[in-house]
Amino acid sequence: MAKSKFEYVRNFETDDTCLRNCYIVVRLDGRNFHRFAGQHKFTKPNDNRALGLMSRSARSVMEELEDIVIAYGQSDEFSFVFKRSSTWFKRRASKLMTHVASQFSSSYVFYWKEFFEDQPLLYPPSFDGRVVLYPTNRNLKDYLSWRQADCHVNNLYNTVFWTLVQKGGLTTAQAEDRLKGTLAADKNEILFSEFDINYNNESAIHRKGTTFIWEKREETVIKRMKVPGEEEKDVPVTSSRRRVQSYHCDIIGDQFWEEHPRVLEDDD
Ligand code: DGT
Ligand code: MG
Ligand code: MG
Ligand code: MG
Ligand code: MG
Repeated sequence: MAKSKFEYVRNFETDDTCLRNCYIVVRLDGRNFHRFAGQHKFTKPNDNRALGLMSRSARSVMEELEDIVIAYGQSDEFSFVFKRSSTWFKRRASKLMTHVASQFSSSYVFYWKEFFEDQPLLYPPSFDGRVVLYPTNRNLKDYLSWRQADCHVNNLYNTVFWTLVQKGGLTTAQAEDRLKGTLAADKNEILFSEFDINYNNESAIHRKGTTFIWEKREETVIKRMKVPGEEEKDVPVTSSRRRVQSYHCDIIGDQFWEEHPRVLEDDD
């Protein structure tokens, strides 16, 4: 087909290829979820339906899109890490980011009812996305550590804050005042001495967030087979299948990475 005189407009498209050898991180964050949580009556400080739906949507992103090796989420955000050797969509940042954001958003709406049975979805939620490149395993682990540290700081604060309000009878203004200038140790102490709560025994999903990685599982199924010269018989057949596995554990220390050495490729 002959080129039209309009073809030149294609040259206005800019190159947004992600630098080679770098991990490509796409982080999504719910738009104005302060309002969304209020309107949909999310429980405070954590709503397990909302967290479950975030995780279900993240799983859909991992299963439907190529080359995501690890994902980490908390609150209204999720980060997805593409392997550094990925050539999916020629590493074009806009393609990767928009596919992640739209797969996630449509899943969030698609699976809403499974998690919020009698709470109708009142308006279409949306998520912003950004792309950040990390060249080394250290940088990537520090990025994920940063997000998990954020989860910890916010969850500790929110847990004490809402305990003071819900169990201690303080107003939100009084609780805010009470927590002004307190350190982590002070917050742990308030929970322990005044409410008999050991923060470390609180739900791991809330304290650590959710990490998804791919894992190989050996699966054995019994198949009826006909072996030449013999009667038909049941034979166990083992195959290995990749599936997305979730964790609610510390990913800041070395242990998680030592136990799952194949998540990240070597630096050299
Ligand atoms: P943004 O991201 O700038 O559009 O604005 P927001 O409002 O989404 O702010 P952000 O992302 O910094 O904070 C997340 C909000 O979502 C925060 O106001 C609390 C709310 N949220 C997230 N998870 C839960 C939950 O499990 N329960 C409740 N009650 N609220 C939650
Ligand atoms: Mg934000
Ligand atoms: Mg948000
Ligand atoms: Mg957020
Ligand atoms: Mg097309």
